[in-house]
Amino acid sequence: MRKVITYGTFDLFHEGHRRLLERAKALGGYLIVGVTSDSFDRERGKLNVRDSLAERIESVRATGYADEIIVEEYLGQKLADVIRFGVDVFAIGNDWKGKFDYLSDYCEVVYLERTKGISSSDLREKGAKLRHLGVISDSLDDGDICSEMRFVSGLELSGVFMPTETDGSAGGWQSNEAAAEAFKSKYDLADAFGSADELYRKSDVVYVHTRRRHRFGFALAALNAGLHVICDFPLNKPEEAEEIYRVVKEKGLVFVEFVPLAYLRTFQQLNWLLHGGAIGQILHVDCAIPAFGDFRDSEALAAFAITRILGTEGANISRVSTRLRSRFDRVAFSYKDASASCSVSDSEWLKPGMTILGTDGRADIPGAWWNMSYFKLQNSGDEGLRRYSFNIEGSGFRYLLSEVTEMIADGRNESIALSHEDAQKLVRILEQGDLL
Ligand code: C2G
Repeated sequence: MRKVITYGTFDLFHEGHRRLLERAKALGGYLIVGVTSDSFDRERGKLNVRDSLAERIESVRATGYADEIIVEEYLGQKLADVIRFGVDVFAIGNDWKGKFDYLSDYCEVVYLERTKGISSSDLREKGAKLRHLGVISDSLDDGDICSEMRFVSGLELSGVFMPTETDGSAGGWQSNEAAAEAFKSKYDLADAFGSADELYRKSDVVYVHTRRRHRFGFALAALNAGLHVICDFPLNKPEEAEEIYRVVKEKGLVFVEFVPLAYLRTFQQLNWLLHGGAIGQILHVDCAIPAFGDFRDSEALAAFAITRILGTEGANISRVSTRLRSRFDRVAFSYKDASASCSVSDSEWLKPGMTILGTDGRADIPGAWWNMSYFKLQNSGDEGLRRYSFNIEGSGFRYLLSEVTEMIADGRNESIALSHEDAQKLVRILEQGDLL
């Protein structure tokens, strides 16, 4: 009889988990199941786990497949277990494909097909419900959401719908089923939908990940179909946002605008420290960011960061654009007692980064500040230069998903990280600077 080992959180135990254990057991005959401890889940950035460790162990035990149950407590334990228990086969779902190949020096590594399209009725009901997230995207780049999804308990991807613009007409689109199939197989999703309506029928939450001019239409249709909505920031016009916020309130649904930076713990900590006076009064924020395709997207991101640090009150914004072989935009923000500037360019020579100058110190985020995992802070106090960082960050999307599931459970419409009012103020500033 061969010894098989598998690991998981097994939160809100469902048919996908059961089938995984059944097949893992069949690979050998003797099955060891490692259930993650709460602290290990926190450390690896798994959010929203609702069942206690004791409940999760009990769920696994109740299936009858496990011959032995252990607790997984730290990074690196898998290899130690494989050696300690003399394991022949390591089995795990194929959402982890490739991640555990390093164990193949010690045992056979098997990635088992993940079960797609788990329905809520398969779940042990505890007031907690598995929600299905449908993606509407016009690009084959998912913006990291598929990899971030696996860190959030209580959400499954339902599938994707892909619109493409029809030639020549402003605002027209049609379903691109070939692209949706490609997206589905690239990210191993359950479904590629031929229409937005089909996606609305099979989802509880929709992520609108399209060009700006299409966001409003899809977001509104999804809300009208009774779904919660996550939408890339910003919408096209302040009036569109107003209409959306009105419908959201009326229907008691969740609407969240996604700015990845708003959800990064490191950026939140930077703001708490700055607003707590860690570098005195802020004189100037200087940042540089490449143009990711559309200059406006980079400029909106910079405007978000700057207004988080300096506020929206009394901000005046202007832009100077230079176009030679490359384009360079400099966006200037002026306040009564502070200023900020942001450089955006498609030149490969732009050096990205952010510096915040205060009366008593300075904060630095070298490199890709819009996806920061650490920052440096220096002030005239005793502490000198300090580095701040968080272990697990991802793209920020997992924190947003985690908050959205909490918001749905609590009946809260808007996110703490970016309220409707703040998003609207920012859109008005962008409009004033002709950046929308
Ligand atoms: N699973 C599945 N089908 C689903 C959901 C999950 O086959 N619809 C599988 C996963 O691939 C995994 C196992 O069930 O092999 C447990 O899933 P989770 O509880 O989500 O655990 P996970 O976060 O994948 O942890 O150290 C922990 C491990 O790395 C895996």
